[in-house]
Amino acid sequence: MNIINISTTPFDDQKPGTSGLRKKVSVFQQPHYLENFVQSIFDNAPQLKGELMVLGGDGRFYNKQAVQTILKMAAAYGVKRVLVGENGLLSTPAVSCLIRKNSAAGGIILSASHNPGGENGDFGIKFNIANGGPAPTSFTDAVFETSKVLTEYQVAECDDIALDHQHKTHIGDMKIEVIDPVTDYAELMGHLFDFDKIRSLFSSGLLSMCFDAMHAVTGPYAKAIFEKGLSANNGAVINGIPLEDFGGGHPDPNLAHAEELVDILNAGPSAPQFGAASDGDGDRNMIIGQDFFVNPSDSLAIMTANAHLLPGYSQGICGVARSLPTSRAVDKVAQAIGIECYETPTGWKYFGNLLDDNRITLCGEESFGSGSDHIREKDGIWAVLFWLNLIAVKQQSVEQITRDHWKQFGRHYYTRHDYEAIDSTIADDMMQNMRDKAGSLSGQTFGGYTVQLCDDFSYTDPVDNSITEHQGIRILFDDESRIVFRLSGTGTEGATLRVYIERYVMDADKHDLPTQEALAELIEIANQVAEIQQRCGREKPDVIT
Ligand code: VG1
Ligand code: CO
Repeated sequence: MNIINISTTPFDDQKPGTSGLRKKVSVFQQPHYLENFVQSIFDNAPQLKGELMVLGGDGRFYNKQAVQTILKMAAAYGVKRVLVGENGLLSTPAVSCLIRKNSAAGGIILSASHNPGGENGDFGIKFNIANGGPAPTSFTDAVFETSKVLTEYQVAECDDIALDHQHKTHIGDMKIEVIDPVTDYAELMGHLFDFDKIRSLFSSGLLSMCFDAMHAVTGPYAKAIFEKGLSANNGAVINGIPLEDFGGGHPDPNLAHAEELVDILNAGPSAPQFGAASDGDGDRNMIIGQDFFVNPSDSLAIMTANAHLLPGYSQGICGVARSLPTSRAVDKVAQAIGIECYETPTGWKYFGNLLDDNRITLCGEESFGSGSDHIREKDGIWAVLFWLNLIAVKQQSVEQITRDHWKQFGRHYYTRHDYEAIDSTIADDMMQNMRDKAGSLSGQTFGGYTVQLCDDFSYTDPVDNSITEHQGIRILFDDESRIVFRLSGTGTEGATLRVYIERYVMDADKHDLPTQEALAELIEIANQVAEIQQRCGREKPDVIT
């Protein structure tokens, strides 16, 4: 095998965000851009030398080219063996599963997750460590430092590898196995859930479902698991063929972007009783019933309250965690059943230590993400199976399960307002302004709400004591309402301000308000405190979830 040294000049913008490096495709297409970042990963991951690596992506534009480049660079670096998904496809949860199952030293995932794809869309790359989870900040910081000074990278000289069928091959001494992306993941799901019980619910005709794969990576997984494995109704999976541009859509499973699914579920009594969708790389989930939306924060709370009813979690759960902006619905459940509830910064990487240290079994984020200790990533199909199994056990609708939950624990009205593509300087100034006045907000009253605490969230990891600062401005009110402000770490254009608003209502007679109405006064307070209109010149958010 001939290894070529290629001289390069460093880029100054390869800083990974909340979940890997995300840029416009055109940025990744610049000569050396992808290679520089991949070499920076390898230079900081000597554990890959002589070991196994997992490689795959969500199938978006540039996925296949990137797989070829990375295989050649991995061979040059001295990786011993690579498992790569057929056609370069692997969902994020499947990569996590494969790393753990095969004791791989790490994995590379090609995805910009819920960001649009295609030639004019986004591309992304992230590195996962041996526990199957996203690399910690210490690693991504080191990669960024390397990328700023890199002057050469190495590539094996060889032809492209055929990815369109399963087979074994090699580049020099490095073995390559092109594998079925679904098999190992589907087998793991079979251990966690009662497939027989779910199957009999479908065959009895009492339940039908619709899963929207949004032309992203979960199509093949959903077909194998829901249609074949569970014999779900015909048409159970829609938009099931992965496309490089996701059919021109935005593979983000929420009410704004999964319109087709929402229309199907709202079509009256003949509509399927259960609806779900996942994102570009298969780690997010949205759960809906007929004319009924389950807020992801509520979903985590409902999972926590009911996990013991499902085979994979019959021993009960040892603890839970949620990200800062996720509503405190799960906290109420944790308190009631006497388990610890951790509050972490945004991003799945902060759950890894808690899971590895057996402090938590379940974790989740408001951004349509939930997962458990079965892998180290959030997991869209897993969440759908969890709900299907729960419906099969309880013999209740999505709406009934959720309403019963609210009755028992109270309801957390919750919304997120996103202001996209704001000028970065304006966004930074706005956050700094809130940071500056945080201390003085305590005790102040806004309408019917008095501020109990306002600070810039800082997290000390209880396992390795690492400290992560400036994770969002949070305002806690004396009636348990909360507002959180933070800037997105996944966008590729300017800055995105996220405003998270929640209000706790115990009284079941007041659980039927439209969400935006129930939160109207707090939304107004949020705008006032952050001075959103004055500073950004925006009258309303771009996306409300
Ligand atoms: C967003 C979400 C965050 C999630 C991250 C990655 O990050 O808010 O909860 O972990 O995306 O999800 P940010 O920094 O833009 O708010 V995924 O499905 O894009 O890997
Ligand atoms: Co994702």
